[in-house]
Amino acid sequence: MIAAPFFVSSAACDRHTVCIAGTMPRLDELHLNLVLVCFSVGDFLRMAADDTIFALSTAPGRAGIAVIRVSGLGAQSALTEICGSMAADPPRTARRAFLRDPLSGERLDDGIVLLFIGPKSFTGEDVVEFHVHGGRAVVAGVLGVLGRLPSMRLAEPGEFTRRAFENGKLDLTEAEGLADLIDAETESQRALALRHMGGALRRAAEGWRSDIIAAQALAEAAIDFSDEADVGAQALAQARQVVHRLVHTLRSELGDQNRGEILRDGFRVVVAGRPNAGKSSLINRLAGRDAVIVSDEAGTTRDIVELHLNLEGRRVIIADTAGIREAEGKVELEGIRRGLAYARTAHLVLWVVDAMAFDFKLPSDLLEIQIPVLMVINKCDLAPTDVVRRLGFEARYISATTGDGVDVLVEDISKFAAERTEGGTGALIALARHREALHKAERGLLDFLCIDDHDAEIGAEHLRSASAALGKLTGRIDVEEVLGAIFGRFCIGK
Ligand SMILES: Nc1nc2c(ncn2[C@@H]2O[C@H](COP(=O)(O)OP(=O)(O)OP(=O)(O)O)[C@@H](O)[C@H]2O)c(=O)[nH]1
Ligand SMILES: [Mg+2]
Repeated sequence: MIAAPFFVSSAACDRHTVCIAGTMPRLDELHLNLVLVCFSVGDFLRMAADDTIFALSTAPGRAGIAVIRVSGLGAQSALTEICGSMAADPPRTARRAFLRDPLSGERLDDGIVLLFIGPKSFTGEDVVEFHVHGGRAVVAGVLGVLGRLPSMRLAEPGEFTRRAFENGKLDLTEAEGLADLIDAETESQRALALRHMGGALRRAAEGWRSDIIAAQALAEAAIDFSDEADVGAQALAQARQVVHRLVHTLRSELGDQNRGEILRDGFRVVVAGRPNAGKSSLINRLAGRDAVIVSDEAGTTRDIVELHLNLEGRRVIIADTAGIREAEGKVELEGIRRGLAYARTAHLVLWVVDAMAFDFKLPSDLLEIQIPVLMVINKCDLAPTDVVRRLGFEARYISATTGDGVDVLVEDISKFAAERTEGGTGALIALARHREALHKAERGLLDFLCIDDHDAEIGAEHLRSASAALGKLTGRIDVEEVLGAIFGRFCIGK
């Protein structure tokens, strides 16, 4: 008899139990009509982690080749069931094999298979890769057969990588680097992601953490020898030296002007100006298509529209915004508010001016913002450039309609982006989570430096909190709350 898992409250166990009737393999051999197996919820979740998982690891759809990956205890037997025992030997060697449905014997494909025996595999478990022809029917056929094998289930998004993390094959910063590498669209994003995936931040964080642990040991010694004032004070002085050096290092990483984050997330340029200045026309010119609505009606753009460019290998996000003026309606007012709020988070403002309007004044809202502003005088096809130039403004002169001057403007934007992100591929901080952890560690260290000689115990506590912050960064300790967010970023199959 087969029954679905269900939850019951058990007075005897005094906890929730999951009762599974007849779902274990080969239960029929036990000649029982009904088998009740009781697990705690924790056991049940652990059992789910023991499942063998499978998924298509290449992008879905028609392709030359598709790779289906299997990981877990049942991976080897899945391989032999589908391809025969010869396919598993030797491991880590690509073998050509016919894939068959073990039930019907029907041939599914002629492909290549690879077996990695744990722990020498991506996940640290036994892993099999089926390299098959990338047709939908082939992939569906192999996935269907895998799904029918015992203890086998489709992987959750990021579950292969999560298993790799849980088996110590990579730390959280390396997993984040891997996710970024998959998402990378530009050269610099790729370089930064590769550095993180290669363990640059992990190695640094582990080094800092071991320095903190050394300082902690000295602080503990100071506590133990508190009745021998000299010894205790000496140990604390040594700890302070270590911590001073570390604070200096962390400060220089934190003072990187967010170069890594900007490289990863994009250099943000906001296109602002009075209504009808030609902001949306410029955006369309940069996009090379009619991405946004252009009209001679003032107040056309109401919402922020972002455009992603790859300028010399850097990700640049250019945003169109509502023209700034005394708004006539609620919607336009909201558009202007959003535009100004966006401008405050940008790295460069392009202030677009209609050459014929002769209104070159920046609104006070923008003057207050500490962000470089580049004046762009547009519609130069209507006004002779030399006439406008004679006004003596430090500006770029363009025509969004004819495209004149736009190439030079793009070079300028690229220069600004290059300057702002120089050396960014070497940055250790690529995410807000990294920055937050380093700030917390720095705070703990600074607190330690403030303690008096007789407060060694409090000092040791500050060092513990600094070391915990770095432990959380790499995922060594207490990170359950961030795991979902990190591994949820991956697609199924990774
Ligand atoms: N001759 C000429 N006309 C332009 C140029 N750029 C824009 N225009 C025209 O100016 C008008 C307004 O252009 P938009 O791009 O919609 O201006 P905008 O700044 O986005 O306007 P709002 O969204 O209302 O703030 C349209 O009729 C465009 O065709 C240019 O370089 N030369
Ligand atoms: Mg517009």
